[in-house]
Amino acid sequence: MNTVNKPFLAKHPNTLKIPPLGMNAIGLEEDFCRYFNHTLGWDSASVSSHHVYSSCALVLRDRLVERWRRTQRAYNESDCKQAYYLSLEFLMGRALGNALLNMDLQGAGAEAMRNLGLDMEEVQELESDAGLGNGGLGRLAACFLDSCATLQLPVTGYGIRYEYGMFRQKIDHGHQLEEPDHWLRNGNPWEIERPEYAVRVKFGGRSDFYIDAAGNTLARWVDTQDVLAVPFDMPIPGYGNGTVNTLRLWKATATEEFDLDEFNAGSYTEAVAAKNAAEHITMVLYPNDASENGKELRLRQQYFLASASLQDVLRKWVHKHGQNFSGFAAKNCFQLNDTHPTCAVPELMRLLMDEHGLGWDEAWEITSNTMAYTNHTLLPEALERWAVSMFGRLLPRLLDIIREINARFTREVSMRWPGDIDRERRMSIIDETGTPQIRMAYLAVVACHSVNGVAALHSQLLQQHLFHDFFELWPSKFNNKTNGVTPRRWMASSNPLLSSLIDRSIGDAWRTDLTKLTALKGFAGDKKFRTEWHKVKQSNKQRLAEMVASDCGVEFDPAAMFDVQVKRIHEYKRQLLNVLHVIHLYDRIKRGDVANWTSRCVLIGGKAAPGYIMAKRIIRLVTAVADVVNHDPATKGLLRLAFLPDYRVSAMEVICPAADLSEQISTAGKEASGTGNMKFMMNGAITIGTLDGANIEIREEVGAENFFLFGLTAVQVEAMRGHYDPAAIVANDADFPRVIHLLQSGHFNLFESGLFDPVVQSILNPNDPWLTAADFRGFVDAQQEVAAAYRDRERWTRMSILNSATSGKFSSDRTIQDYNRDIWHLPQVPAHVE
Ligand code: 26W
Repeated sequence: MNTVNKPFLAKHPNTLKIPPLGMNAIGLEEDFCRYFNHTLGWDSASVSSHHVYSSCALVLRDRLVERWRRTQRAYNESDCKQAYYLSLEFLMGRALGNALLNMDLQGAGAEAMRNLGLDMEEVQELESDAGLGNGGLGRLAACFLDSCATLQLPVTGYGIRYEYGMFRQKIDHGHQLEEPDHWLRNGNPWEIERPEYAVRVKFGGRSDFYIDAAGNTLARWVDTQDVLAVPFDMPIPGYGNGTVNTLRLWKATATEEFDLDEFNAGSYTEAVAAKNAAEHITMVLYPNDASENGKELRLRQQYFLASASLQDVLRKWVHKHGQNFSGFAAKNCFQLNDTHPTCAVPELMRLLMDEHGLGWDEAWEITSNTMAYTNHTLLPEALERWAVSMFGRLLPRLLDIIREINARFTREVSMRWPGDIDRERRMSIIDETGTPQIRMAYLAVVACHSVNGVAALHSQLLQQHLFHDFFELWPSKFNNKTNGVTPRRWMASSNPLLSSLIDRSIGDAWRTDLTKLTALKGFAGDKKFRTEWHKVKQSNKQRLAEMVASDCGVEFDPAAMFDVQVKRIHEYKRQLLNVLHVIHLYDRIKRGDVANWTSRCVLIGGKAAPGYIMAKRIIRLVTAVADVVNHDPATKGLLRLAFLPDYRVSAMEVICPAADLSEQISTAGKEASGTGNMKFMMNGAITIGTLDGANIEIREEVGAENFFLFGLTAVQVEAMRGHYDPAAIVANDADFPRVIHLLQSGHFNLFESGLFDPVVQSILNPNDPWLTAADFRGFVDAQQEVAAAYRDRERWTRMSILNSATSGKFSSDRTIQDYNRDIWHLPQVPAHVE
């Protein structure tokens, strides 16, 4: 396809210079009406809510597009180094509120809507979440894009435009049901299709080796079945700076030639079927978080993203520099979001060698100098491995290259440790014990010049365990980049009341420099300020209570402590421990042990991977316990439990401003970082947590006296293996036997006998990897301290203020500055001013 219509542009040199669009209420209102009446063809006599939303979005998109063009021009003209964030997941959530905030249009937008008899907050509720991610890793990518744009760094996100995002969770008789998330049903006003930048991606076929005129042996990938990758761009506005970066998402479609060939052969229906098969690649997000399942379609998705994105970057390079790649590594950098896009390593090698004629050494130099890898998990079941046989069938040329990388790497290992065959076997990218498999994490470590974990403890554990051999070989590759979250979405936009209180007290600079919040420390001792802080929390709790009432049918009293755990359901995150505590509180109430009681509303939310039976059973347990607790008159005013269905980005925007207590209770050493913990802290929740992931750094920042610590350390967890005796722990505890008994007696499953037997068995299993029983007593005692602290409102509010005040480190702006300082080395490039 033709990229630029040169005669048209020559005749209309001012096409790109139309006057800037109005940024006041009148300008917005006029444009809204034009979109609503003309472009979308509606009128106020038949108001359809999604057309109201679409019109609003298009009005904002136009304003983004102006800034977008100026930003991209500035990047092009400065010929600066650029970074590309490759990720199978971008959990963007909603865009409208973010566009309003970042373009400083909240006031004008609200006024424009008011003038039309509409309510901007209601309009925002009409947008469905862009749920193109599972959880932490996907949301981190979204926060990073916001920070890159806000810091004016030339960073582009590359991902997949899934037709169906993360499934929608329904709860039916206490069970999780998955429903497809057809988020594009009503169109997506934020995306711009760019068919002119479509690229071909190859699958199947075989490698063909040939000798060129100069006598070199070269390879080409032939007899392939190709798929077309079509980019859709989403604007990523920076906060108040006129920068708009790009998130480029690829959609798979059939190639025209493919269709035609079939058509000419007389198989029209087969041609259409082929189109369908091609489009399968980007049909659905895999809903597995922390367990890889080795499915071929998932590998197709991974390669599709890697190949399309690299071809896109190389096309731009060749357009500007021709076939001279000597400066490529100095101007380009790829950050791999976990191993999911690691096919980019052999694919860049292939493109440089087979398509651009570079030799191995030159191609390797470029690949290793441009690629950097972030690890997000230590759980062995989450580490990606691909069967060599399947990989070779789907991507034969890439397999050749991986074998060559491994051969050269193995030579390096044998030079460093001569004769250490065991180490060679351990470190091999291809695991030959059993059916041969490619260890994608090892491929990433070997090829990348930077390998980072996402919190201090996690990075340290990577060096000591998972990648220890590699750390010995290349210690300087390894580094830590503690996660962060964007304060624009997670405070300024989701907590307007707290934001304005903070603005009035210390000014508004915290939005782009979160360490400025330390100035709040001075207000923690101010009674009047504490009262206002408390009032804000109460009205946020009222808002959450309304959501819980409507989504769960459970009444939460804002006067009670809101005790919240929202995250994917996984055994290592120990929602089970949380439920055991609730059962213990219920048991105390039934025993009449309620002196000095602190009323509590416990909220648990999160999705279970559809095939993860135990996680689904834990959801069932939460709903079963909730049923009993909430319907027992004895608990009135003392205890409530609710399971919130369909936890997602937009739900968290209501939840995190309203939480009093943040549950971060994973088995130490298992949660790489956590990012929900940071959102809660910023909004003044106090953490009850283990020494895991970023909890450790949160506690360091806020001080031990403002954090409720319990549980084994990562070292103690490992030392426990082999002589863990949960039955004895239960027996020797004053409360634990009663909790287990309630579970075993069928008290929560009167009509489904045996339902929770597997849960009890997992607790009592000496091989329980998550050591739930080991931390029960510590958790219950810490919760007792929490309850006492909450009864002292002044003390609690002081702690709450101090949590916000010391959350500065956990801005993703800091994280991105760290990435840029140590890995990317990008200049700041302000958007072009015209
Ligand atoms: C291949 C299946 C699969 C899918 C997703 C395996 C692993 C994942 C991710 C690594 C899971 C994930 O989201 N990890 C989380 O990443 C966050 C951002 O760094 C961390 O804060 C969380 O602790 C970590 O669990």
